[in-house]
Amino acid sequence: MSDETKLTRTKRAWTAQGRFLTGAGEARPEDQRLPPGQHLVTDWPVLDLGTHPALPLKSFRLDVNGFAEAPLSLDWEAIQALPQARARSDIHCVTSWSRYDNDWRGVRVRDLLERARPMQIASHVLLHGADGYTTNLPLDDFASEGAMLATHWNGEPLSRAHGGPLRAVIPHLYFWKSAKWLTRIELIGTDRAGFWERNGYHMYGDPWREQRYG
Ligand SMILES: Nc1nc2c(c(=O)[nH]1)N[C@H]1C(S)=C(S)[C@@H](COP(=O)(O)O)O[C@H]1N2
Ligand SMILES: [Mo]
Repeated sequence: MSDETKLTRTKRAWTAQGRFLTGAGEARPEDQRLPPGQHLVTDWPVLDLGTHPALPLKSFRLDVNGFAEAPLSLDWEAIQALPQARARSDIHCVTSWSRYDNDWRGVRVRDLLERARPMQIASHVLLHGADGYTTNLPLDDFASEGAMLATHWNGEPLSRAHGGPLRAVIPHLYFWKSAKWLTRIELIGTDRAGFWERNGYHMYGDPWREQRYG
């Protein structure tokens, strides 16, 4: 059955990307937690383009489309009906701050993608925020073990300033890849630069290889 083949292929590809299973890039030394050029903070800075869109839960929608066998348009209730997961990860911002031990709750990206069923030609995703922000990354990275669609941070609903009600969290890449106010996941067939990537940032953004600027 062709669907079974595609699903199997996707899972095999994810397994082959075992280097992402720990949430670490391949260049991460085992004994190191702070990537090169970073310093630790204990607060959580707010960084964005300046508008914090209001997204009431009753009208909220998350669309997953583009090269998807089963495009989704989920309301808040449908998002809550997906398996709810927790994950702890470190934040590494390209502006050089890092913040350890963030407890996220929400939906695993993998669980969502399994339902949307990326087509074989889908190689990357473009994440769209309700403020008009976009950011791109490879599908395998988006589907990595630690990647979340977060609704909660450290036990509280994600604040509007930090991208609530829903944001992406891709812990093994610089934090600009983690789109706030996430409303659309576009599956695409070739890499396409998002907002910061068009404005000088790296197309991939591995903090362990200091891929800050393109
Ligand atoms: N929608 C949206 N997402 C965004 C941004 C943005 O401007 N709009 N900025 C990015 C950048 S550059 C960073 S460093 C992080 C900051 O997230 P924080 O404000 O929760 O720390 O969000 C990323 N996601
Ligand atoms: Mo950033």
